[in-house]
Amino acid sequence: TDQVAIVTGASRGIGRATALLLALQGAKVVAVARSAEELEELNTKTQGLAIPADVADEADADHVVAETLSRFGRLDILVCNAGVGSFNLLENMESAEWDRIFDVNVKGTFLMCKAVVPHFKAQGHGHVVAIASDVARRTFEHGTVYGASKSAQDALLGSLRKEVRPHGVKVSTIYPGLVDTYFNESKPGGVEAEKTHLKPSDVAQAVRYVLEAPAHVVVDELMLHPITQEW
Ligand code: NJP
Repeated sequence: TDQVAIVTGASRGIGRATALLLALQGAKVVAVARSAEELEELNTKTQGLAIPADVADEADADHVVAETLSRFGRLDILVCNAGVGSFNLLENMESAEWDRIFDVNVKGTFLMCKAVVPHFKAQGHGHVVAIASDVARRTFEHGTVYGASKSAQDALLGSLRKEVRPHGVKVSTIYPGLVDTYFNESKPGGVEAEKTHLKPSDVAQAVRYVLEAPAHVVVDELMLHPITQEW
């Protein structure tokens, strides 16, 4: 396809795997994250556009969309994937950590959607694919702040889906369980991870699946887990 896709959080993990898969399928990929070097390295493979940006910054979010439109003249897909988390007992979570997590996971989703939605509505099509989390649908110890942010993100996306549907615009929310990435400063690629975690490419395949639905179909929600994960 000649579709144009913005992928946030593309410098590593799920976002990087998704950017690579979409590029392989012929999409023009606009890779977004704060780490410019990693994005440039990725862009040598995807041959799209790398835009270093902080999704929690309104000027940055607007710049990503304006730059995409000026370079490619079209925009079809937003993969809203950038996210952060850290885990501890509630009383040990700093309030600055609350701000950081909500800034990226909730405000970043809000700002990126706010930047693309007017364009999608005007053209009568467009697809927001968000990487949420299964923790939007469960609770766990040490997950108060991250879980709250992912539930807030999920609620935002559910309301947005209803707002844009009459305009032919799709919102698909993907809820992965454990994924072997750099998330929360972990080191992917361990020998055990193959059994206990999804691979970033597994989630990228879920993104591909929701994007490939026929025009008259929207996959609203898609949850996936490693078969070993009790949740
Ligand atoms: O994590 P990681 P994942 N502006 O750390 C970027 C969700 N999830 O792939 O800015 C722009 O390898 C960051 O880039 P950089 C999770 O909640 C995960 O696992 O350069 N970009 C990097 O590219 C998140 O929504 C698991 O530091 C920003 C990327 O985000 C999504 O999956 C389970 C940014 C993070 O890559 C991807 O996370 C689950 C900002 N302000 C949901 N801040 C899991 N791993 O187990 C960060 O249920 N990024």
